[in-house]
Amino acid sequence: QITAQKIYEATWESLDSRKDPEWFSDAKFGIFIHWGLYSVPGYTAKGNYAEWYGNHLKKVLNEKSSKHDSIRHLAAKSYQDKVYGADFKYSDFRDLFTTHEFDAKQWAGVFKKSGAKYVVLTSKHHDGYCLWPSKEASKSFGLPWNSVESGPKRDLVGELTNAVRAEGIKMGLYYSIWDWYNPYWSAEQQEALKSGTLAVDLNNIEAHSKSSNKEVKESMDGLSKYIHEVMYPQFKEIVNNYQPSLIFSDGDWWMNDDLWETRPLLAWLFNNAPNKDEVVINDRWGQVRGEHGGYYTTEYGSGFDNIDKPWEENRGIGHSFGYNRIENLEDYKTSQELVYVLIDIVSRGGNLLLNIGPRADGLIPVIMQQRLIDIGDWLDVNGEAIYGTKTFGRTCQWSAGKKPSEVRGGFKAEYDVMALTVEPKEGMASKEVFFTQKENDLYCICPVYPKGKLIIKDLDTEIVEGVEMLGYDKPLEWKKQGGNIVINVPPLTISEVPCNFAWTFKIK
Ligand code: FUL
Repeated sequence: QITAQKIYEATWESLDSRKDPEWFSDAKFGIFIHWGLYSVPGYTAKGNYAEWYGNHLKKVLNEKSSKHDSIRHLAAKSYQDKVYGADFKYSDFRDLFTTHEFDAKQWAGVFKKSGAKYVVLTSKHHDGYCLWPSKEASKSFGLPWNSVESGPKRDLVGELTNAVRAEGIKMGLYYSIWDWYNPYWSAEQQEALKSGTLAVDLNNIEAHSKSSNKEVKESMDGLSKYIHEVMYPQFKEIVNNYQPSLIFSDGDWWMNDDLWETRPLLAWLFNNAPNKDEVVINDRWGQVRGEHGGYYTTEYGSGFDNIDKPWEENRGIGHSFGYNRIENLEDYKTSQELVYVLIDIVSRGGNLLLNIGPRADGLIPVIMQQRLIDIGDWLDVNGEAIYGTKTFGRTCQWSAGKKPSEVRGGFKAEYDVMALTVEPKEGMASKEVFFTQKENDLYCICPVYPKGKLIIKDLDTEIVEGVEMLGYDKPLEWKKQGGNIVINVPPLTISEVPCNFAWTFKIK
């Protein structure tokens, strides 16, 4: 019997009707990797994104720019002059992007130990430089503009994809539809379009290329050439050659999806990708985020609450995605904080895509490796309360290490903090529990070790059959008291607890 395959059309109505592949919501934790020419200087003024280095330089070099004097632009320029000399161009970084220590197996081994279920690598960031042998990149730039024909002389996307899959982890690719320096659609044309789009009717795209405004017309023609001769072929090439399980599109926010022509590309993806049933996409295609496409994203944010859609918060360990060499220990979140970020997000039904910024020589900074391994050690014990779970609806008011801007669901538990173990961080209340659920089990994750009694309130206690602490094999004493479950928590010392950072009580 032949069942009709759904054919998707290039409308949001049709594209949004696709069911989000389930593997993504079950995965909960992924590793984001920003790696490219910007990893060579690996520098930006603190608090900014180092992968924007080329753009910051460009702003200062381009006198027409109105925003050329912001601190981050000037910082990049003076760093460039000091370290590489005023004549050294961004494109010269290709020779210094050696990646000679890159060992895909070692990376994948660290990811495996971190407990991450997916990895997302920048196949191309906004600078247009490709980590796979894209012919279109080199052709449009008129010079080798990929990692096989220049720099490393290696197919970095291919190497990492194979190594990650060999560990049983899903491989995803970040792809920026924005391409800062692409000569087919020059920086000047982009600028003209940026300032010209408001003056033209976005519902009548055809008219743009016939516009009497010469600049607008040229920009539209440049854009169209870029989209059809670079972006579309590149996108299709990575999909066909590497079959990424996830595509993280980006760079879209300043133009709408009509101009980016992303809907036809997504229809192609959903109808034609070799792994079309598996491939997951995000929400960055030129429309308002959190409205269309696949899962919704936040960035250095706190995600969503109780939405009927998969979502993902992405952020770095420090303040940047690309490696920023001037960040110090105090700029990095501790492993404890990162575990709390993960728990908080998962308890609200989301995923965490945690970024690392490898160096240009191909090494992942050891401190970043340690953060990942620490998270993995925690997940080894508590993974059952994370992977494949759903939100329990009750959420905790503390979020991602920030002061709560609003009281979320409010926790429904009580306990005292055991002084012997971890002290709560400043800004974090001492009596909070994060909840997740799976099938008939409820997981209560305590970010501080409960001393004496842990009381989980307002449950349907009739159906409760047992209580255990993950990673602890002795039975716990517990009882039902009205609608509450009262657990006698064993007074374990710091050397006896099953893990660091947070402890999970499973109510069966
Ligand atoms: C942003 C980009 O501009 C950043 O450089 C980074 O890639 C982040 C994940 O998305 O919008």
